Amino acid sequence: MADLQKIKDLVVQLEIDDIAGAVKGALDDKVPAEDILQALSDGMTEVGKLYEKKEYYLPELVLAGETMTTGIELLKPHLKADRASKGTIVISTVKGDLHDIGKNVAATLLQSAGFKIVDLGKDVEPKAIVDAVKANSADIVALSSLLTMTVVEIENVAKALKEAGLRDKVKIICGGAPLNQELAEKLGADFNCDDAPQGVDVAMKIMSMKG
Ligand code: B12
Repeated sequence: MADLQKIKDLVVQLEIDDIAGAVKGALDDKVPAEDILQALSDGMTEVGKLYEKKEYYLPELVLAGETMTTGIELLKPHLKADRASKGTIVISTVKGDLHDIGKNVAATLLQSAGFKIVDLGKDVEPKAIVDAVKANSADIVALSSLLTMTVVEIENVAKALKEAGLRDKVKIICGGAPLNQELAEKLGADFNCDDAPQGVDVAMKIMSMKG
């Protein structure tokens, strides 16, 4: 679809001034908001590859991130939200990690799938997660870690939840390139998710197991 390819290209080419017009145009053309979100996400993945090939550097990454965020904000009112809440998810990027694009994509998709989302942002202390789980009677804690150095924070969150007597009440799901299911379990999480759509599947499965 021409609109979607254009949106992906605008993220890759860092055209922050044109992204709002393109997203609005696609919405006017009745392109589903979920598909536009995927196109933005695909663009960011491409930017990541260019960074790894040393064709892009940090300033380009920051600009691409801002382009992506501009697009996501415009999409939010258009993502279909199920009326009845499927459950409550406390989501954050772990302490020490400032990457929040993947977390934001996951939060946006989970919200549009009908979950109540409590988004604590990035670089979040385990204590803030425990407090939010208590305050919102959360069903799921969702964690993002893109840095190898910070995956250990998942273990700290699991420990903090256990110390607060909450570990049996919530499932922990996580995502980010350094993770896989084996490592996630080793760190005390329940499920690893390779991408945001898998996060939605896993969260649905958790809620259906809870009955
Ligand atoms: C953009 C980016 C940045 C931006 C972040 C902007 C922002 N607001 O997020 C900036 C410029 C700030 C940045 C900084 C740094 N970065 Co950086 N960054 C990236 C980059 C290029 C893309 C990440 C991204 O947004 N991808 C697009 C999103 C959509 O994909 P994603 O995050 O993977 O998320 C998807 C899945 O993983 C999954 N997912 C992720 N989290 C979750 C959570 C849940 C609950 C679920 C269900 C799913 C899920 O679903 C998402 C969508 O489907 C990656 C390289 C790459 N190829 O990934 C490097 C990368 C992550 N960065 C890296 C590094 C080293 C750094 C810096 C240390 C660089 C430096 N020298 O200063 C700093 C760290 C700062 C800090 N303390 O966090 C390394 C990490 C290496 C490692 N394994 O530890 C990478 C891999 C680059 C590299 N090859 O060296 N970075």
